[in-house]
Amino acid sequence: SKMALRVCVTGAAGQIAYSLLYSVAKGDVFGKDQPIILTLLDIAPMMGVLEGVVMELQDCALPILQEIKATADEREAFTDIDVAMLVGAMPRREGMERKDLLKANAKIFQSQGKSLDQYAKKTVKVVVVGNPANTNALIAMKCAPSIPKENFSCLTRLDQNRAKSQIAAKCSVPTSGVKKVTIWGNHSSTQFPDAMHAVVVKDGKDTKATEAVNDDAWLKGDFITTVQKRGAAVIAARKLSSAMSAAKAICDHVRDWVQGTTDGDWVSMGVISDGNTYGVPEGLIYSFPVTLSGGKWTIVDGLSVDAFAREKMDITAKELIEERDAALEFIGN
Ligand code: NAX
Repeated sequence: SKMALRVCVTGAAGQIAYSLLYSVAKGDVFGKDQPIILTLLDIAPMMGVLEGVVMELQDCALPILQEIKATADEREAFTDIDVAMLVGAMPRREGMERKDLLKANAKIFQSQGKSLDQYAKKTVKVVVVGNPANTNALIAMKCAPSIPKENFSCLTRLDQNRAKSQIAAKCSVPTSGVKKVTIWGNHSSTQFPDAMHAVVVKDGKDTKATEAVNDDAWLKGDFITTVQKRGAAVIAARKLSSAMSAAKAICDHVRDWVQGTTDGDWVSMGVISDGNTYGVPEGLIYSFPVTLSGGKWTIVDGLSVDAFAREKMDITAKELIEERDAALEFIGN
């Protein structure tokens, strides 16, 4: 039988984790025959709530869930882990400046980066979900120099799933019939959802999305803004932020990272820029189209970038530079 994988979820008492933990523990991410040990991190005041989540996980009677550990201690949560899903973050409160939010989160991810460096396996795969996700991932990466930079990522898969779903609806095909959609840049309203290279399976045939959609104004207008503002639209409607869809996207992200992408498609994830790809400045955690195989990502290179795309890709890079510089200043780096 397989060795158990140690998976840590932070923000484990929160609303995304409530959906995420069930999916992970029933085998959606690592397979139905892969035993799991879950370590759940949240802050001390949430330990009571977290205990309730643990009870529910126990009561799901899931065959692959070998052990659950709930803690407010980073060392306990990160020791020997194979995967870290960093969902917890300081939420934006009313009247809070963007700067204060960046600062609070820079501190959290500095601390968690250091703890990963000290206690996690050197092969640990890290996905940062808590916002500002790209910059939090960058801070954690910088504070964990003994772990390869390639092991740090941030979630933009929810944005990609949103984009796929918009195109599928527009073309009246199932979402499985939409491939090669890209999210470039920051997981924020400056992100660039790009369908110019996408493919739509229509009547059994691969068709360029631009042809299948046949509405250039939509692809360059409402499509982009709908995806950029989708998180806000969910909050306005639900009075709570995306949770079910966020959890599903985290599962998609990690599953593909571990098990690989399908031929003829790619996925989007925030990963480190080497400075030589698509003119994105070196060292940013920027969302690119990637293929995944053997647990490693490779940026899909050589896609054409027109002036429209270039401008959008640069705007989101500029925002990431500003976030990075502010966050690094806060942690005194
Ligand atoms: P919740 O507020 O429901 O849960 C967050 C949990 O994190 C809370 O239980 C809190 O106590 C905990 N927490 C705070 N600081 C912590 C720390 N230092 N260590 C461990 N736990 C800590 O938020 P939820 O709706 O679950 O969202 C979590 C994060 O995901 C937010 O930052 C949110 O902005 C972000 N999102 C990111 C998305 C993405 O695509 N990258 C999409 C969904 C989501 O909005």
